[in-house]
Amino acid sequence: KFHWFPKKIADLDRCHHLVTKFDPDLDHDHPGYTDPAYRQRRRMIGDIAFRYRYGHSIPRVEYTEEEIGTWREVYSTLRDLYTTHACSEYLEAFCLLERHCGYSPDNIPQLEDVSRFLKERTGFALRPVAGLLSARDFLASLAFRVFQCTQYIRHASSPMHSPEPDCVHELLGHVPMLADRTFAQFSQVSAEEINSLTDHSLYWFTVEYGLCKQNGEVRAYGAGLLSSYGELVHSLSDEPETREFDPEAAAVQPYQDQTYQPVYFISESFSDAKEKFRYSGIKRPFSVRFDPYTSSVEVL
Ligand code: H2B
Ligand code: FE
Repeated sequence: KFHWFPKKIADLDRCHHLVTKFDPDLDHDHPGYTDPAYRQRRRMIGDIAFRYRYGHSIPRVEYTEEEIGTWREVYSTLRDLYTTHACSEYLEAFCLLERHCGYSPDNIPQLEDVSRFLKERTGFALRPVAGLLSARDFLASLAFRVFQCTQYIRHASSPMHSPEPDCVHELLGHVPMLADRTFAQFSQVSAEEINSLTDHSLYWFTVEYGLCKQNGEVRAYGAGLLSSYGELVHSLSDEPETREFDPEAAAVQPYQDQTYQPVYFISESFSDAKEKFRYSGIKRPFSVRFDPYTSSVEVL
């Protein structure tokens, strides 16, 4: 009845099942579908992830001028918005990443450097992944404080949008939040609790598309928002419906992976969201708890 799941951190070497829905080799709507050079580059960078094993350091990629140009365009546009749209935890971490981790408009940060930085701050580590990972494997990794991170960048023709995760989404959306202690703990706890994929929309409406209250204002903390200029502006405008975060409601709320979300949930704080998550009435077949001494999980 239960699927296999990883018990120790090295088991994550087996958690690399990709979803091909938005793959540039198969998805006709992908902006890179008709560009063989892009697809070849993707395969080359993807090979790094396929060869990677737990304990290795992550090989560096020398990005091309065109790739850096794409990065520069998104980076500068989003950075101007963060001051008014991103939560304070994000802004603080972003500042540190610019100071210590090679975050700048002219440089795509290297995963190995980012992984070391996170390890020191919150115990999170990165490992490379070749594309959109199955929700199951993605969440299982978070329970071990491992974030599976793509290393390629979106197609140059479409800097402001990517149908699938790319390094812009991971490095600008997820990484700064994972550098915050309370949020890092929230991510791990939510992953420990989510194992029946029926409630993985919970993850979607928090880690990917969450909003939170700060000094009487609403700000974004979800990675899908912080890495997308259009949806970041939209989510904080008067257009969408917003509700107070409630795990039971979020778990059954249908979500959108092709266009903007119909609804956003606003949390009071990350620790409040974490407590609500853990003690919600949602029934789970089991949950797991991470043991930091052995980097393994036990089933509760
Ligand atoms: N894979 C990758 N590479 N990056 C993500 O941010 C990501 C993923 N998010 N797989 C996951 C799915 C998430 O959106 C949920 C669990 O579906
Ligand atoms: Fe994501």
